[in-house]
Amino acid sequence: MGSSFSVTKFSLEGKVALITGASYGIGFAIAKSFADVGATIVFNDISQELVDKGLQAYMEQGISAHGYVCDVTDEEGIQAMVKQIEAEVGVIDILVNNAGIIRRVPMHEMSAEAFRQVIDIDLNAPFIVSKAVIPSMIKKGHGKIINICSMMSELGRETVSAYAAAKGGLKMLTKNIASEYGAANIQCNGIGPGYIATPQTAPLREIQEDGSHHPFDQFIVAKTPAARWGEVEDLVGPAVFLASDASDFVNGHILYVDGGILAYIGKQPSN
Ligand code: NAP
Ligand code: GCO
Repeated sequence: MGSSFSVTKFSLEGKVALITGASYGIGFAIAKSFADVGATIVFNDISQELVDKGLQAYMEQGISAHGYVCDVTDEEGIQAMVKQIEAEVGVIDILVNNAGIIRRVPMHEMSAEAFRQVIDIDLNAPFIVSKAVIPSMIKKGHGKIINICSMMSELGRETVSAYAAAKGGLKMLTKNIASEYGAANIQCNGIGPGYIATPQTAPLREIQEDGSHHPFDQFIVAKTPAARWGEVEDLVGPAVFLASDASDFVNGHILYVDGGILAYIGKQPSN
């Protein structure tokens, strides 16, 4: 008979978690849930103003987080930030590559510079930050890396070519980190959120001048078996699972938290 399962497997007590771009949105919600189960929270954002806003928001939740100003695309800055975190807070046990942008432009109208910027933040940066934390995880004998992927890791749609290319690449980067560092007891997995109500998707949910819902809002609700947009709270249980000892044999997996979108052809017309 194996040992009995304990809920402490989901605890993050004593763990240091770095969540990138976590002043608000999905990153903030994940960080708060990690703190709720004992983790020490470290986050970065692109400006002191945003870091201060984030620190205030964490404080209001009773969390004394550690905030650092750093652009995730700046490899030297990230290397220095990780060394500073290790000196001031401790070795990073859990990394969530959350920071990301989207640019919704028809591909034939998108500049190469705009395309590169999305790839830089959404794909190159997870490489840069993962590369910075892996050596200490190897020395420590364990680590968790969680990449925030997307429906666009699996599906395309109009106007999001750069984002889909980045998130598709992030899925494969996740699988490759899992492959290359599994023997060092580092698990790298992805979370693929569905359509979540955050500032990033606010333009897709704007109420129209006639008071009706945005056509895309109606489209997504019809494409989601749960018949609703996701909330950031829908993501935190899966995130705690992938950050905890409970997932030590889960590696290279993209956990889609999408209300069933990827399983569903879409609401059939009512006859
Ligand atoms: P969000 O509300 O736009 O927040 C993104 C965060 O990343 C912001 O704090 C942003 O800071 C930060 N950031 C952007 N560029 C950065 C950089 N170069 N360096 C450091 N921080 C940077 O987005 P969200 O909806 O919470 O999404 C978070 C992640 O989930 C993203 O990777 C996104 O692609 C992914 N995702 C979102 C959804 C959704 O439906 N919302 C679904 C699937 C996946 P600034 O405010 O300074 O830009
Ligand atoms: C879009 C949305 C999506 C979501 C998310 C879906 O314009 O299609 O922004 O890309 O952000 O990535 O999983």
